[in-house]
Amino acid sequence: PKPFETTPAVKMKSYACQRRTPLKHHNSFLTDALEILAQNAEFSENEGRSVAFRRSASVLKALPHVVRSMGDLKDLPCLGEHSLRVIKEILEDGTSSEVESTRQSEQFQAMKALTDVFGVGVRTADRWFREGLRSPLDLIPTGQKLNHAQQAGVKYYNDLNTPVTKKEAMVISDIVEKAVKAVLPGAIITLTGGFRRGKELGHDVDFLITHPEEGAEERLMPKIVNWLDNQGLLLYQKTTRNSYLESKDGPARPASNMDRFERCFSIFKLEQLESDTHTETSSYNSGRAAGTEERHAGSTWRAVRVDLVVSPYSQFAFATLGWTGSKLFERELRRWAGQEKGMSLSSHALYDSKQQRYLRANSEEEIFAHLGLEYIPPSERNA
Ligand code: 8DG
Ligand code: MN
Ligand code: MN
Repeated sequence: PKPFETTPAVKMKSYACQRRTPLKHHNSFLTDALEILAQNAEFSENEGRSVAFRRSASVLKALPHVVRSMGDLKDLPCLGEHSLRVIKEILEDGTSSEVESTRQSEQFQAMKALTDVFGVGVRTADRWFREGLRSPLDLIPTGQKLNHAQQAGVKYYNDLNTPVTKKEAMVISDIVEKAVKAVLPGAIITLTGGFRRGKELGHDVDFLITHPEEGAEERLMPKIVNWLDNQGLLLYQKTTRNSYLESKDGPARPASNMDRFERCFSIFKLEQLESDTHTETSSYNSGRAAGTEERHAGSTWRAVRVDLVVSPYSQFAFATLGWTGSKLFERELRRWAGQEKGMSLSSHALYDSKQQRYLRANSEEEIFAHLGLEYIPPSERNA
């Protein structure tokens, strides 16, 4: 026996898609702080800086223990000078002055409140901030021109900023299933996004829809939307056609990480679950968020964001992988494919530049295998 033998320290891999990142981890006191700085960088459209903070946070999420001293960070990848400085301050003083002043700043708070409106991105929020607006409530008296999405975003601000529970997601799942089965028997519906990764709460509910018979899924979305609308279940919807075949820039190279599937960004009118009405913890009428439309007491429904995506069967594995997230995990998968494998990954396909051909896959497992990665299940993709 060797008395001093210890288990060799697991070396943390540098890409998030090479690691297992569970939903619950041990370092929220650090990752929350780093993610404030990441979000602030996004507000000033500094993507490089934002990703750097998100990568640092993600490394800490994958650690199997609490970070207690700077020594615990020895040999960890992705921790830049700035992140290390912030972590050190929190370990020594309990808080980071930079993070706290960011959190308190008028600009950060206003940008957060304004981008929390559905349909409002950083550009618009920044313009409004410079015009003196600070919250969605300011939008009404100033008579800002709002597009349809933003009008719905303002109208349902309270509901849309009240997290969706898993129970609500399941009820919506049943509704979507019913709608899809009614208009296309044999279709397959998968819950994607955060709920597939095991989250208890989400900002929306994401679904991917396909049919084993290639082509049967074409122009399916308008039928689903019609069915839902006829049942009075939609408060808002914007359907976008599949533009994959018309695209000139090649399937695996979309202009951004936006894909080209037929899709629908919607807001469902969800009947209140019996157990959630008349409870103290219910957020309705709680006045928690700045709302713009008074909800009458005893209202029996709430607004919930739902994303629907339709994919051809041959692309279903790629679409499933691409819509399960997390966003950082997706970004890291694409970076791994490009930088380490000379491949190009999208939610439609995987292209191998060396072999100059597309690699087919019928499951997420096969895609990981093509990429030379160990399979990571959805519940460990919470990077
Ligand atoms: P949350 O809703 O609980 O906040 O978390 P989430 O489910 O992880 O976030 P999400 O914003 O709903 O995004 C779910 C996944 O969908 C995420 O991995 C990113 C992906 N996704 C979009 N838009 C697009 C897009 O246009 N193309 C592709 N390929 N993926 C997208 O959100
Ligand atoms: Mn989601
Ligand atoms: Mn979504």
